Amino acid sequence: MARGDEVGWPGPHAVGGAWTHSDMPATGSPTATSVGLTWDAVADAGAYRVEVRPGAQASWTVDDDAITAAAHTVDELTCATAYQVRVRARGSGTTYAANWSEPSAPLTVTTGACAPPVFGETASSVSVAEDSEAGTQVGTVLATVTTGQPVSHALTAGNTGDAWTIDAATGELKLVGTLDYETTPSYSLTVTADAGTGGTAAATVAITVTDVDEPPAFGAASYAFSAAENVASATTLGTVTATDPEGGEAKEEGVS
Ligand SMILES: [Ca+2]
Ligand SMILES: [Ca+2]
Repeated sequence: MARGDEVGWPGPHAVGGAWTHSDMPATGSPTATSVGLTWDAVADAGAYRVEVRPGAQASWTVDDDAITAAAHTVDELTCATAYQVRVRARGSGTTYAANWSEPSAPLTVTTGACAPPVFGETASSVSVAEDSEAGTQVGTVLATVTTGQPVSHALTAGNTGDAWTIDAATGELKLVGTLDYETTPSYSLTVTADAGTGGTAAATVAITVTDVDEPPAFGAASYAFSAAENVASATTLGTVTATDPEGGEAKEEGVS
């Protein structure tokens, strides 16, 4: 009969000799999202059980209790986080040895550094006509992290007059203000991505505003002039000006 076949060992190591803590000193090889565990095999163990908990949290989670090799990988962990792990052996039955692998404290492993966000494109460019309406979407500037956390996007430079906005979650870049080729013919936006994982990434978007032949604009929306009823004809009462937005010759016309 192998050790562990009997239910309810009276003591930790009563049947068939002792499995001690030091039979299974575990070591871990962490990545950003997993920990590969190995331990010294116990000659007549039927299976092993691995439990894990973040930090010194009170309750353990069974990661697997039917491990037959002296190795196991705990997956889907959070990057840059300390975990405690422990291993326990059982025989061919279902009763585990009373003691866990750790001699005095559970093995503590810290998962690897979180990856900073990575943009699909770190530099892009787009052209948009100056008469485009607010709400026009001009592109998507998106970053992701391999460790899976949601990434937040923000415009951190170049947003003259707050003409542009970016959807923090989806990276959709939209016009919210009005464009004027004659005053601001281009924008150089910086989009910063942050996944809260330590480290940010930046991408630039060069926006070229293209010219539209716009009608001349008056200097004021309305004018008011007054004159006495006996004013001599051809007296200039005031001046109305209109300007060609494209910089053509300004017209000035006297009102009489
Ligand atoms: Ca214009
Ligand atoms: Ca124009």
